[in-house]
Amino acid sequence: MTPIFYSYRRCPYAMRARMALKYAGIQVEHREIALSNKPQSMLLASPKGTVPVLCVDGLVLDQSLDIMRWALAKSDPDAWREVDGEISQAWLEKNDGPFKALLDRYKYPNRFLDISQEDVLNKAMNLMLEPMETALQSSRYLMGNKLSWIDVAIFPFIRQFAAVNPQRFEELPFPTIRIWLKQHLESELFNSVMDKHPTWVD
Ligand SMILES: N[C@@H](CCC(=O)N[C@@H](CS)C(=O)NCC(=O)O)C(=O)O
Repeated sequence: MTPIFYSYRRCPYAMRARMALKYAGIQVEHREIALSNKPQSMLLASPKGTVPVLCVDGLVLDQSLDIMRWALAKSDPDAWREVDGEISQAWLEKNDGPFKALLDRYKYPNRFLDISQEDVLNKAMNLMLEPMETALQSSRYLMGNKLSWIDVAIFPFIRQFAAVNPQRFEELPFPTIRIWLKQHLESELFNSVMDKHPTWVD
């Protein structure tokens, strides 16, 4: 049976999952949801109510990384997983943990009055953007000269961060991150998973 995939176009977690599914050549029934009105069928499968969710062969995968891993285990034509190890895991934990928390604060400064947007930017630079710039200055991608799952997993979050204030991002001292980001933004893979879908109704 065709796997059912609940998604939300602008969600960075759903983006990384969609890119992995597409890359692995996995056809899904795409169900675009409204976060404000989640379909009952999705909540029945995964009561925690976050996207992405993949329902396949009686299995419910409701963590974006599990969906990526599942897809790449099915097919990984360009060996994205070749570099799976402690270093890639450390990038991922930093991204999904403290960097995502800063991203939320940077994006919604009015919801977090304890810290100024400029301070958030400085923290994000120290934590993530400076180490990324250093890594990307010595190799084309985060884990070497070959694209890996970790670039794909992190890219949607850097995209969102840059999009909060594109002009400010242009002014930051991160030229190789900008090249890396542009390459992902212009990639066929990314653009192929950004189609608009009508909202799914059960
Ligand atoms: N750890 C989850 C996080 C997924 C997540 O937080 N998704 C957001 C959208 S970007 C969501 O569905 N939030 C629920 C809501 O806003 O109601 C994953 O990796 O899949």
